[in-house]
Amino acid sequence: MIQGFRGELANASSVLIGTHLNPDGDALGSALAMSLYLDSIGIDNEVLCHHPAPKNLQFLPGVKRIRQHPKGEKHDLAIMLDLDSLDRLGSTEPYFSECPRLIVIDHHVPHEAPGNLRIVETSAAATAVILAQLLEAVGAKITPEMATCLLTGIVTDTGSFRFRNTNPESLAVSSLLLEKGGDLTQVNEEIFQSKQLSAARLLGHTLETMQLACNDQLAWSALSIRDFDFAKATDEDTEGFVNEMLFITSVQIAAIFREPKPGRIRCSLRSRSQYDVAEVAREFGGGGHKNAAGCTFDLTLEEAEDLVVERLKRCLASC
Ligand SMILES: [Mn+2]
Repeated sequence: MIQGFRGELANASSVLIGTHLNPDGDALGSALAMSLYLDSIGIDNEVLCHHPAPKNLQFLPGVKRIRQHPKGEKHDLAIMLDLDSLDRLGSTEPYFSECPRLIVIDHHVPHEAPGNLRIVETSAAATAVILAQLLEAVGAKITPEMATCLLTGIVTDTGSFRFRNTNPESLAVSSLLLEKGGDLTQVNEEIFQSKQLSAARLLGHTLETMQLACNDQLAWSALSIRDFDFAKATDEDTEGFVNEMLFITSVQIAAIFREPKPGRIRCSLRSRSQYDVAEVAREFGGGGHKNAAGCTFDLTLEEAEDLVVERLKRCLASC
């Protein structure tokens, strides 16, 4: 695998780096670390992503190099990180499909399994863990900037070392990245302690108007277009709101319904371990993981709320 990686790079003169839409800290941190590494060994490269970096990831070293379209030149190698299906590349997908060679570095359970070289470890806590180990193995000089990018990936995907995937491996790699000069304090402050005032106000409204059912085991809240306008907030600001509801002792399942634009309702679902909200999301055309899923509706806010809450009550009753 390491030989394969070296071989692909040795034959590459220009590399296209990509990651998934709605990028998180692991997606962008891994993509930027790869880009900084290729810079350091003199390989021309560029980073593409369907969406620009969200506000709380603007601190990432090299973030300005993320583009939505390539500058125009042809690439002979593509590397995609933190995703396993080409359609999750969104609008950047054609640029990757036309590359003659593709490397996939990822930790999700494979579905499509594309790529000429696949460095996939489903037991890894983050793509950044796999990439850090790979860079060490090829003898890369991990700079403080690269270390901060990779730490961001691990901090994001482990929920700042709180989730179950926090294991000896993710901690050992994080320790190495701290030794290389990664700034864990900055990563934590930027990701978890840099809420916009608009987001704080909207969170207050979300919790204030939260509804409860089934002996307070089910919690949900709905944000209309008026709520967004009043708080001067965007949908990006609602990141993490649904978790705030799930973290209440009695709550087993939490849902948030948002109408950031008229006529399109986005619903996010979270649950404690034994409840499967992915199954519920799939019934409404969405998807996700067992304890974190979502779906969208072309209905009114009230209609979507009624449909999903009714279904979640049955989910609670059946366990
Ligand atoms: Mn990831």
